[in-house]
Amino acid sequence: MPSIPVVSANDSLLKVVACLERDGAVVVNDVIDRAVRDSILRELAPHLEIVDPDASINKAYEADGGTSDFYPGRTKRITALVARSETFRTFVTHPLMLAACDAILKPNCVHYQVHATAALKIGPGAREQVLHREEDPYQFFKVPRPHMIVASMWAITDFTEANGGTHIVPGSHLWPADRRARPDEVVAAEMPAGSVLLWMGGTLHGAGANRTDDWRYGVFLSYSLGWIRQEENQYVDVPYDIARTLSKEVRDLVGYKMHMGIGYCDVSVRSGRGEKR
Ligand SMILES: O=C(O)CCC(=O)C(=O)O
Repeated sequence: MPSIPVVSANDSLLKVVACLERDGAVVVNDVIDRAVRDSILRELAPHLEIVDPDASINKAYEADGGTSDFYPGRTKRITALVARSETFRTFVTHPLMLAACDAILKPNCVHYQVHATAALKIGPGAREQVLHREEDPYQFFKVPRPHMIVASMWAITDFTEANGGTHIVPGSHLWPADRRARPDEVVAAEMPAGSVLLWMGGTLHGAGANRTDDWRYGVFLSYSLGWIRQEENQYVDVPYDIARTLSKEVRDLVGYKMHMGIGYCDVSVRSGRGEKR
């Protein structure tokens, strides 16, 4: 039976990275304590409260070339977490994430960047999500190709097989593009609140179905090579007025930094003095 390796936050970062590279996913226990989870809950509550879990976002996604029925419904999803949560910014610079990105992304870029952020509350009755890869939008580059993305899910509540724990297909980051996963190759990531699940951009995954009466609450954070287009438009979701209040480390990671000349801008436009030189 395939499985997802589980390590502790006290294990070496080298061990975490080795598991991730070998199995395509790893669960790290005890990364964020109760106080941190409470801060996330408090900071994101006003934004999640107003989301209708039954509002379908599939139509917009399909119109842009995505698969229909990609989003399972009965789910509250918000993005722009760097702008919305001070606590989330500590996830972005967490040594665990930076170690994984240094090892997996740094060989193919000068620096990496935040790729996408989301809070995902999966409600009772949500169906399972279509298995997919974070790197699907980049399939114009055929496999095998350099690793482009590292993703993570931070458990704010317990994740179980029954409540929608993320489905992972261990080892699938090494598969040819056309190999489909058999049902017995799909594993639900079960982890107590406070754990983080990491997976590779090439690993097949998707949200599980929620057959319980509780909401499964996770926070998603991914990173990509600094020279590809980010999945979440960080310059819209973290506009300059907010970006300038962030630490330089977070601001750079969000993308307010050039990558070998890519990403230049004219600051005089931003300051409203762009008409005349
Ligand atoms: O919620 C999850 O466990 C995974 C979500 C996901 O992969 C997605 O929405 O693309």
